[in-house]
Amino acid sequence: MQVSPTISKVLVVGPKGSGKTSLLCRMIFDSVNECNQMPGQFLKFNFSTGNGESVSFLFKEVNNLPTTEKKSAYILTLNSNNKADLDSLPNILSMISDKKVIIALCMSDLHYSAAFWVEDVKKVIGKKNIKIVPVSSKTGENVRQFMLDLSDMVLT
Ligand SMILES: Nc1nc2c(ncn2[C@@H]2O[C@H](COP(=O)(O)OP(=O)(O)OP(=O)(O)O)[C@@H](O)[C@H]2O)c(=O)[nH]1
Ligand SMILES: [Mg+2]
Repeated sequence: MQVSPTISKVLVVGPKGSGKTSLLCRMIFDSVNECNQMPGQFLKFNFSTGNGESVSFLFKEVNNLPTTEKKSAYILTLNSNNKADLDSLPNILSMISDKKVIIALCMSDLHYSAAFWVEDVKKVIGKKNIKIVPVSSKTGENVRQFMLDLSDMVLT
């Protein structure tokens, strides 16, 4: 029997320059060369988890919060090399906390110069059950794992 994939609208939010467009570009094209041609509309991407499940994602970058845009979940990007992104986290969470959210800790290729890391984010989010995944859109490091965690979140 053919099972149609789950369709999930996911908004990509985060501080200015935190890596939203680059992550989208890496997830969809497995490259960052097309970033400057990314449209501001929903981008469709079918993802297979490898164990028989698939998700049809509709991604959109959103630069202003709060938003009235319909969504089922958020990706929140933080630039791990910019301390100000960590400081802005409580305010961002207060504007999206009614929805499922996963945090992409971006620029993990620059881990050596990071201003904060996973444990620091955990301290800020407290008891909230939010997954934090270090990723590099530049190298692609951990991006498949991020997609798997994202799929897991929207499927449950
Ligand atoms: N080294 C490194 N640089 C990155 C990575 N991801 C993004 N960048 C760079 O960080 C800058 C900002 O990335 P964007 O993807 O444009 O961030 P954004 O959140 O879409 O930015 P705005 O749309 O302006 O808010 C760009 O110069 C990217 O090339 C990464 O994983 N590693
Ligand atoms: Mg952008």
